[in-house]
Parts: sequence; C-alpha cells; structure tokens
Amino acid sequence: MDAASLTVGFLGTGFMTQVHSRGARLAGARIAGVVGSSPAKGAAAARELRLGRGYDSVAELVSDPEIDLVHVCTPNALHAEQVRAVLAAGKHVICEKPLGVTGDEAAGLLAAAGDAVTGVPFVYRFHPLVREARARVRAGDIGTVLHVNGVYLQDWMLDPANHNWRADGDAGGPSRAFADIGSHLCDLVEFVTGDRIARVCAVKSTVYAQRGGHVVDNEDAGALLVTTTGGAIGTLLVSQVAPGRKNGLVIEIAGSAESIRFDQEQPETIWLGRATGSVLLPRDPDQLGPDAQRLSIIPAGHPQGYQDAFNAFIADTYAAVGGETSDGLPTFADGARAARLTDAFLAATDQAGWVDVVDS
Ligand code: SOE
Repeated sequence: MDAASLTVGFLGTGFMTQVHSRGARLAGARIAGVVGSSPAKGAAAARELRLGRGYDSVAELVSDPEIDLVHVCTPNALHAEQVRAVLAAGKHVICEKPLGVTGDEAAGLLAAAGDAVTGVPFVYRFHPLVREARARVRAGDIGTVLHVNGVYLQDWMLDPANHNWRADGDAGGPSRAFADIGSHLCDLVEFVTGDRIARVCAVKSTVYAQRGGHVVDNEDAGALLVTTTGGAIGTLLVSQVAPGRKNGLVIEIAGSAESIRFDQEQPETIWLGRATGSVLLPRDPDQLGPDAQRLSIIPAGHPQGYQDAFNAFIADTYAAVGGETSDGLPTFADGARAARLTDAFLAATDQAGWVDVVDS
C-alpha cells in the first residue's frame, strides 16, 4: 500500500491535529474524519479543518474498516486508552508525545503495538541539518564527543492567569516542561550523538502554585546534569517560562576535534566550531550528505522549517505502512524511551542525586 491509498483518522481537534493533518494531506492520504471532546466539537473541527466528517466517539472511528491509521493528538493522559483502542482495531498509529505519562505506561503501549507501524513525532530529527550533524558525528568528523549542552526554552506559560490542561496532572501527567519539550531536547541529543543519556541529576521549579484558579501539578522548568553511554558529560535546561523564547531548542556538541551547534529557530545553518576557522554551514544540498539531501526539498536560500520537518515525519511513517523503511524514523520505541527519561528526571528531582535511566 502506498501513502496515496491510505485512509487516516484523527483523535483531537487542537493545534497538533492541524499540523498533523497538513502532513497527511501532503502525503496524499484520504482523511476520513475526526473525534473531538464532544460530537459537536468533532463535527465543527471536521468542517473548519477539512477533516472529512466528525465521528461521535473513538469507538466509532476505530471501527470504521476504511481507516488504516489513526493520529492521536489528544491530552496526554488519554493516549494510553486511545492507542490501545486503535491497536485493538488492527490499525497503525501515530501518537503525540508523551506516548504515556509514565515509563511503564509507554512501555506497555510499545509492547501492545506488535507489528503495527507506530510513530511519535520527534520531528526535529527531520531538519536536514540535524541529519547532517548526525552524519558528521557518525563519520567521526568531530572526534570523540566530550560534552553536550542544550536548551529548550519557551515562554507560553509565563502568564499565571492562563490555565492550560497541560498544567493539570490528571490530563497532562506528572511532568510538563520536561515531558513536553525536554523530551525533544533529549531525543535530539541521543539522535545526533548516537549515544544514550545514561544518568541524570536534576532540579525542577514550579513558578506558580495556581494558574487561572487551577492548581498546578507539574513543573515549569527543569535543569539537568547528564552523562552519556559514550562517556560524555552535559547540561540541559528546559523552561516554559523564559521570556522572549518561543521554541528556543539548541544543542551544541563538543567533540575532541570540532563542535556542532543546531538552533531550531535558525534551522537553515549549523555552526561547525573549530579552534581556528569556525564556519556556518548552510542547508545547501550540494554541500550535504545523502540523508540531509533527501530531506532537503526546497532549493538552498528558500527557508525550510517546522512544518516541512513534520511533513517528512508523516510521509516516512506512511511509507513504513507500505513496507518502506527509512533511517531515523521515531517510533513507539522512541516514545517509550522519552517516558523513561521523564521518569528519571522526576526521580532525580525527588532524591537530589544521580539516577540511572532505565533502558526500555
Ligand atoms: C507546546 O509546548 C509544543 O507545541 C509541544 O507540544 C511540541 O511538541 C513542540 O514541538 C512545540 O511546542
């Protein structure tokens, strides 16, 4: 089956459904419909976002024999039950992160997936220059990885008047900033270096006890010291209360010969740091390796960005349904990995010491 003959459905009607559905459309899938938090919301989203029709319930959507794959874009705590319903109906599934609100929950979904094609949108992997950085580390260009430093900074939780379901533990889970964006940061560190984060030591902070009159159950920010399986050390900072930062996702990897820095808000260049003669490498397909070239779909000088990365993730996941495998596809294994890292982060903040990350 090729992507053009896939029929897909959506659970959830928010921002992520909009982003996913653009990718689905571009990949050539037919969109059958969507489920909202009420039948009326599902019907309205179907109309406004051109998502086929509104289904009244998850059960109704997953029992539609026409649907091959379901995108789960609902609040975090609903993922486990909904993913299980999709898998039980024999369908493939892309689930937003966090895949589960605990490591065990996410590992259970990975086990339940069996032969189904699964995806978790660690989409920053699909920036061509992230692939270039990874290829250069793999080829040994930067030497031995000595240390990593990274941040993911946002400011959308600055205003304590704003309530958001993510701050409610029952809907968002026990971790917010780390599970939501720290997971992307750790995924990039592991994806680019090829090493895993082995141990973490961490502190967290919750700036306001209440937001918009609702009790806040999870953190606004977290700071981590890490060690990797490759013997590198590192520091990571994650915050949703950093004024002026929107999606400030930056990783810098220092090797014994060279450094590489990727900044998600400037994804059209990577910095190659050298003791003498540092350079900014542009996303110019002529200067890139094959993996970066494949994902470089727009001529150099015309910026490619977040939605392009998302589209590539969806196209590759759909291609996997057709039996085509591609390098670097984030699956439920990566979603389960992120949930184990979140467990380790939370445990480290509780016990003020080093915690080993469980390898799932
Ligand atoms: C909100 O924090 C959010 O949309 C995340 O949920 C995404 O995963 C991240 O890519 C951008 O910010």
